[in-house]
Amino acid sequence: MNITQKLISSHLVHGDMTPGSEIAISIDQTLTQDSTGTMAYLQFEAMGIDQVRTRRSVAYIDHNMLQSGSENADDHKYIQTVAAKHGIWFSRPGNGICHQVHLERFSIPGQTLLGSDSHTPTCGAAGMLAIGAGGLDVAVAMGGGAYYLTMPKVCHVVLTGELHNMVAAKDVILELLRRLSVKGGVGRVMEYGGPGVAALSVPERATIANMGAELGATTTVFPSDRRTRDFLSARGRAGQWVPLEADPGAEYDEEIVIDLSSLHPMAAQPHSPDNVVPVSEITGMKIDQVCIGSCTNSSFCDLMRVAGILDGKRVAPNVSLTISPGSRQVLKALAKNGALAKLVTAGARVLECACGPCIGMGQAPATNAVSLRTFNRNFYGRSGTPSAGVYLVSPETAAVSAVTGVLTDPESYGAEAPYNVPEHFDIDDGMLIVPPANAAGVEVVRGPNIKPFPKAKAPAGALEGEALIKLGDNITTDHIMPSNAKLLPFRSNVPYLANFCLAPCDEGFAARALEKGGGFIVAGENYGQGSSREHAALAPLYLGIKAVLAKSFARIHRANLMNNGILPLEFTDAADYDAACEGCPVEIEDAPAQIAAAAEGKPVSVTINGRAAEMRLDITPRQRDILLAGGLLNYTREHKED
Ligand code: MIC
Ligand code: SF4
Repeated sequence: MNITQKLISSHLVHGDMTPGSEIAISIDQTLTQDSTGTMAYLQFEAMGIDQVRTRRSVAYIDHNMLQSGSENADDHKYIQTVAAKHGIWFSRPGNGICHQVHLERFSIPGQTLLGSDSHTPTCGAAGMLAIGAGGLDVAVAMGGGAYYLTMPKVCHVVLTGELHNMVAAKDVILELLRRLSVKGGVGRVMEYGGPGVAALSVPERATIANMGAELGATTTVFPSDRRTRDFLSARGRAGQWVPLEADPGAEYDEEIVIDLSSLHPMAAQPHSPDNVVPVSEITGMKIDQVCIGSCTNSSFCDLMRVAGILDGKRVAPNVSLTISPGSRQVLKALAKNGALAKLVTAGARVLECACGPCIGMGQAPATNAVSLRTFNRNFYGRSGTPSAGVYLVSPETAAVSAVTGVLTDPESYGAEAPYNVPEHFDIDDGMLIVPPANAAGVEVVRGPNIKPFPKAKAPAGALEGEALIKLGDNITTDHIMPSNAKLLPFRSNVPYLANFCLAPCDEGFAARALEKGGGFIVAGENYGQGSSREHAALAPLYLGIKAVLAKSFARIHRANLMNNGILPLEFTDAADYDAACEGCPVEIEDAPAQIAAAAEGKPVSVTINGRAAEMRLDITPRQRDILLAGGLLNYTREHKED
């Protein structure tokens, strides 16, 4: 067996491991963060389960950190108290980014992790099967329910050779995005192997696993080897190490070979992580901002390399440099060994240990600015400044360019300074709150910002309405439900958020949907790529969207739509997409019967603008029941799964 098969088979509770078929796996650990967490816990509470039934569940606060009104602080209180009530560990604001902290403190090779954030696969760096999902799926897993998914194909990414000086793990994943695109990983697990893996540390593997999300992959896994043992042991967790590797001669569905020695620094240009070119092709461009951090590149090793480059230098006058360490453990280690002083002396603006600028929580660039970021997403408008151009690069490229003031190829700049990784980090879990053994006295605090979330209803009869908008390919969840410092505080207030649904594509969409009493969305390929945010389904649900008609869907968003009772219908004939237009009528006769027939492999007949289209609704019997129940919450209540 390969590693993926070992991880899945040891957790399989339903189905068999035939790619494309439905399977269900048991979940050992869950994580949530604050921007998706409030909704996940409201849904968990609605299930009426007292204590979580996982081995470990952790609630992080890392996204909604700016407190320019009471909303975020109110939500943090809610999450802290609801966590204490139900047996969930709580990572306080300031403790770090969920994926970085989870990798450092809780990752255990061989276990499964389900997180309400699309970058949950980061823990695949330590040999976990770590998957991102919508909040409702995570809520079900916290209640002890299995996680259902399509058995992925396994793509073996064989690494050979070694990275040159100043070439980084980030360049490996950018190269893969260049080759495969943001759709290239859909329906696949990217499993790394080959002689080059041993040369990569766990934090480097984490950068690669993290950005597997941008490939659209179900997840990424690495073996658990000597490097994994060293990583855990340096964090006082040697006892939790177990080896995990593919059997000799293990088979894979696909194979890709990357010779690490052939790679050079890469950059993803605006506005897509797969718009990748070698840095050397675009050097010399004047830059305005450099942001280092995010769950992709905020480890101790990343920031030590940055400190080595900035040592004795000064940030160029035209550049604003921000650095967000991934965790308090990282920040403390940098403070102890003097690297923090080097960063500050060079002129870095050191931000708190959180997502920060990655999710548009501050540091929006100037009008038309060029911003280099070590992050994972450069979707249109995500930085908070629609006219800005965001380039995704390695920490090395970012740091060198911050000094020169123009985009610079770090290989042309000189060698990297060596640094020491502590054999034992200072373990301090003081910002993690352990849930009380007896939660009887805990009162859950709900601020005024928490509004009831929209609930789907079981479909009855025909679904009729207008195509309210016609979109192109690769629409991201940042288009569907934008996130920024102004909107994130309203993640527990869907009625308010819904006003901004699809605003980056068409500012009039929400008002039109409300005026018409709902309708349909028409889109191209890979609709809903990016974040796991359920709000990208909840806001359309609130606006009365009955189905999304698209050429194809991204995995998590497709599940979120069905979990909220919205049909994800796929065009089987591109001419039907071409014939659809904004404002044209759409009708699906006898929806319940057609949904039931779709589970038997029958197409769904949809009339679009008077034209009969046969569309695909690729669902399993369980998904049929979820849609017929009007969403996963109703279904779970009806079935009380365990
Ligand atoms: C993101 O990077 O887009 C986020 C914010 O972390 C999201 C979750 C969210 O929208 O809250 C993700 O990747 O799932
Ligand atoms: Fe946070 Fe950015 Fe990572 Fe999302 S991608 S979890 S916003 S650091």
